[in-house]
Amino acid sequence: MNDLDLSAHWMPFTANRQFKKNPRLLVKGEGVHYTDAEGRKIFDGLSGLWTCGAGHGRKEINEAITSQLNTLDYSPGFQFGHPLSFELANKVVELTPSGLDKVFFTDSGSETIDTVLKMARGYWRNKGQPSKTKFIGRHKGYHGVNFGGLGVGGIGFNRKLFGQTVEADHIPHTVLEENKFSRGMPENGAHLADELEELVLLHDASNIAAVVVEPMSGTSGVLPPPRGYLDRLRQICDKHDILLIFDEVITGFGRMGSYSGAEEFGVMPDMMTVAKQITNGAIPLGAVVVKSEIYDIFVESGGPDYMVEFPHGYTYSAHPVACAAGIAALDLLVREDLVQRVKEMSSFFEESIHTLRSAPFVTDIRNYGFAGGISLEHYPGEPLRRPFELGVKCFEKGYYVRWGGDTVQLAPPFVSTKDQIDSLINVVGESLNELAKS
Ligand code: PXG
Ligand code: PLP
Repeated sequence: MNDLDLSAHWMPFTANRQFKKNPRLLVKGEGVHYTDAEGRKIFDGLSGLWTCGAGHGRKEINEAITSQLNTLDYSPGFQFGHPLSFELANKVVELTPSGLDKVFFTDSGSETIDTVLKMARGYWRNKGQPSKTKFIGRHKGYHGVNFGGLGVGGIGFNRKLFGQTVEADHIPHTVLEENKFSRGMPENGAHLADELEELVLLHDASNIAAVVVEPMSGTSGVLPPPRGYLDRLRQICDKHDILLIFDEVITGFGRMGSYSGAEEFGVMPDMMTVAKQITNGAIPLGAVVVKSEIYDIFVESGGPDYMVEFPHGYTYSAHPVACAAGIAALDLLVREDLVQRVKEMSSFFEESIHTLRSAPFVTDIRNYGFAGGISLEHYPGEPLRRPFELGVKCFEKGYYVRWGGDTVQLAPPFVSTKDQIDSLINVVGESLNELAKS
């Protein structure tokens, strides 16, 4: 690998200069481990990028992919179909909350978000309310990187270079001093949903298409919803006739210990986005899942039946190989009852991660299901540096964790054992101790 020229690939969301000086190259994945270019085994403490809950190299998924490639490698998704997309859509409907009955396929989380935003606007226009175009997101929200998702997203660092996006305003995030070191859903903060009322006063409901939130914010550091918060958002959306969208790209298909965040937190959105775990990360695929009413209005407003009702879609929407991977991945999740496993193991994960409370630099810990976020004391003026140093140290010790913002995040595979979780937490603790001494 030493003679591999790294200069041409402009890497995504990567500190390219640092990486190219000290590359972290992964060459193999099996079970809960990667192997790096030096042959070291690396525990996958983030399930890929929140994608591979069932572990790597799952034969059932790989075989479904290979077999599909040999049968139908590609088929046009516009005006023609293939059976697998219908089969997968039926499975997605089965596993997501009842009432969400129609599935539109995309290839990534970012595409899914931009799709759902267009659907929301189209829905209101078809209903004769074309002024309902604004979106309400949330501070610290992450909804991918395309222009729509960027606009509803609430992470300034991701937006500041790129100028105008969609019309959006933002409700406050839910990080509160009094919730520090909460386990699971924090007790305080339902009142923060009432800020939505303020934005309705400001913009008027006649101009607002939808509210978009992650039921649990992942990327910004694992922020489970305060008790009662999502219910309150639902009530306010109902009161003002605003669509509620849950971005479940991370929370969909198991990470929370349920098949969706909506199910786990007991609040039903009008529209939901999923990606990542839907194929266990093996092939890119995303999906918008919506109430029938939304689909029906497009169909009713679509003109003669040879007309396209929703002028939207991607070359690779419902790609047959991705659908084969999705069917196999969801079957595997159900067959091995991995979602229940997360539910049963989540209190163990919670206990384990909260032992880091007394470790150096730790200012907060949050968790839900198999997701944990650890906030770290800033270097003066450099909030991002310590998590980076911690992440690199963990990697040197054979553990992959995610660093981003002033937090480090853990999202072990659903198939992890208790010993593996304890080792992951111990390595984080040990690394923090070493950083404190250096
Ligand atoms: N919505 C949410 C809630 C996400 O978490 C996206 C949309 C965008 O998905 P795509 O497939 O376009 O990346 C995401 C993705 C991390 C990390 O390290 C998180 C994501 C992506 C990459 C890294 O936390 N979330
Ligand atoms: N740009 C050009 C020139 C195209 O022809 C297409 C699709 O045909 C796209 C962009 C969109 O690509 P995709 O459908 O993969 O999102």
